[in-house]
Amino acid sequence: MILIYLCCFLLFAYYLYRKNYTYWERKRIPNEKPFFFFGSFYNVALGKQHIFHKIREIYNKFSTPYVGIYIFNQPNLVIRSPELIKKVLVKDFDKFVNHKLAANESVDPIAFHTLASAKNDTWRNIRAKMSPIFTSGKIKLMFPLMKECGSDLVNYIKKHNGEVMEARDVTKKYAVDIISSCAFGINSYCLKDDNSEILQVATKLFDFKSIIRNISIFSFFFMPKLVDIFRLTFMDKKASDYLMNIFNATMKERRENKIVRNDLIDMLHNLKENTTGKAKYIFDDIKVAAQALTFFSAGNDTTSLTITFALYELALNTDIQDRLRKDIRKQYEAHGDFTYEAIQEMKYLDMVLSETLRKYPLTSFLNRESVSNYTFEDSGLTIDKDTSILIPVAGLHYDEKYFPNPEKFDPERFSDENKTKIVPYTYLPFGDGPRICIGQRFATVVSKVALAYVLKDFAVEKTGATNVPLQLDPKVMFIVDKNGVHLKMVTV
Ligand code: HEM
Ligand SMILES: *[C@@H]1O[C@H](CO)[C@@H](O)[C@H](O)[C@H]1NC(C)=O
Ligand SMILES: *[C@@H]1O[C@H](CO)[C@@H](O)[C@H](O)[C@H]1NC(C)=O
Ligand SMILES: *[C@@H]1O[C@H](CO)[C@@H](O)[C@H](O)[C@H]1NC(C)=O
Ligand SMILES: *[C@@H]1O[C@H](CO)[C@@H](O)[C@H](O)[C@H]1NC(C)=O
Ligand SMILES: *[C@@H]1O[C@H](CO)[C@@H](O)[C@H](O)[C@H]1NC(C)=O
Ligand SMILES: *[C@@H]1O[C@H](CO)[C@@H](O)[C@H](O)[C@H]1NC(C)=O
Ligand SMILES: *[C@@H]1O[C@H](CO)[C@@H](O)[C@H](O)[C@H]1NC(C)=O
Ligand SMILES: CC(=O)N[C@H]1CO[C@H](CO)[C@@H](O)[C@@H]1O
Repeated sequence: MILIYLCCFLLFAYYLYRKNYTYWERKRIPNEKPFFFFGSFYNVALGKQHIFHKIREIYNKFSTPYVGIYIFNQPNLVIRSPELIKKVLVKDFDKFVNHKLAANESVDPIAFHTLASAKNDTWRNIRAKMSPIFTSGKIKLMFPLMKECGSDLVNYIKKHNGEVMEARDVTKKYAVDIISSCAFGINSYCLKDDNSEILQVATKLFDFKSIIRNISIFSFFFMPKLVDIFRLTFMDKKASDYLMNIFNATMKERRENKIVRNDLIDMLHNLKENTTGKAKYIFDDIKVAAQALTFFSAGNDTTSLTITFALYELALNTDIQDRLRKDIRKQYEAHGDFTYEAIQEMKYLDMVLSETLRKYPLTSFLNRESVSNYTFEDSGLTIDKDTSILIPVAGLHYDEKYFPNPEKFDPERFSDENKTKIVPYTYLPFGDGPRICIGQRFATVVSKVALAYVLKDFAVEKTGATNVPLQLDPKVMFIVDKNGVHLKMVTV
């Protein structure tokens, strides 16, 4: 008897499951045929294909302005045309406020109050409060802290002069030092001390190696229901508690000793102090700490990978590297130091960084969710409430139409003259619209400081262990090389 019930139940579950797989057919929207259970992401889920390549594959396979796909059994709409992308990101932003990320206050209060996953008015309130922290004025105040890390980076490389180094290892230390210093107000000394405690915690925070971790991170993006059921948290609980402790202690010390460092912690502290009881959204300790934690997780991998990819391309393109070094030294000498202004005036550095972010868009895609039924005016396409939208950044960045000879690393694409010719909404390394990466300016300055310090004094060379081209690790959401990026840096 039980067996029969079980069979009926399984059949019914199967039916419900398959029903979803006709979603795009029923809407008469061009779509990629799903593979059982995994949908379009069969090879991605099995760790055989990197999501970066999958996004490009889908983008290239179709020529329609939009395409339906399934991720597991969840329908996702991939929009390919710049006009539609503009509508979603900017013009009709109010209809696409949220990321399709899990955010359940009782399960994971940190994620609920974290910018990237917060929704609707919770997001609006936090974003409005956080935006002033990232103005260029505030970043200028943090600049001395960044410079300190820049010289530490140079000293670290000097110690290992001529050795083969894993670039990500080094840049990660730099990034953790900067974020700890700017966000947590502490010196983590990763570059000075190989066994720095905070480096080990940072490693755990987003440990891609642990199965639970990577399932849980994957679920946040693609199966938000699982998050509620299994009470998953986005970050390793022990590690985030550890950081929370440091944060609490630092806040307390600052309060008692009235220390001012002009870092994020000071600004968050002001935010908290300035919120009165009448405010719509009250910043209490948990919420403030949640923001600091976000910066720790959003800030270290992204910047360290970007710096790594830039060094990698410079090692392969020595003519570009030489020209960049000239540009850096010229401004350094003109200003007598790496001042904020000197960094801003390094034009070629800016072009190199822009091209790095074109060729290596870390997240491969952007994501939004419709808050109501919505019709795209010109195309007549109508989508349901809660439809997940994917914007295939990796596809756009490698489209011949927008970036001729896309495999070539060519900073000239971003020269003053050429830059204006780039079709709007085809270059989106930081996203766009009101939900654009809040750390864009910060990340840009941090990356430039690292590259300026390193290239002024060192030549970056490829070695026998450098993968050309890179081999992406399909088990990691971000684009990361399987074996690491092994480079040699020698004083020049
Ligand atoms: C090169 C480095 C970085 C890249 C390429 C990058 C890229 C992105 C992208 C593509 C998004 C999604 C934007 C969208 O949906 O339209 C995003 C969001 C975000 N990023 Fe970054 N990011 C970088 C560095 C940083 C840093 C250093 C921080 C923090 C200090 C940061 C904090 C955030 C936050 C909080 C969000 C969510 C914003 C929101 O939903 O309102 N990012 N980033
Ligand atoms: C999670 O990480 C482990 C260890 O690296 C790996 O073997 C596994 O395939 C990963 N799982 C997913 C779903 O990426
Ligand atoms: C949050 O998760 C709990 C169970 O873990 C569930 O009961 C509740 O309905 C969820 N809340 C929302 C808004 O989804
Ligand atoms: C930090 O402080 C807040 C409030 O003061 C408290 O709720 C939280 O548990 C503390 N966290 C840790 C890890 O000590
Ligand atoms: C918050 O208060 C501090 C002093 O406590 C002040 O310097 C700062 O300008 C205030 N910020 C805002 C946004 O009101
Ligand atoms: C966000 O707003 C939309 C429309 O007002 C609503 O349907 C949705 O449930 C809200 N989401 C959350 C998580 O509150
Ligand atoms: C949204 O569209 C669905 C069908 O696609 C329909 O059943 C539903 O009533 C619509 N909702 C509103 C508020 O118009
Ligand atoms: C614009 O880009 C093209 C192709 O990369 C390059 O040949 C040309 O020199 C660039 N123009 C300028 C003014 O830099
Ligand atoms: C998401 C993220 O940025 N996590 C990284 C933070 O830094 C550690 C190492 O210091 C990495 O292992 C994490 O992947």
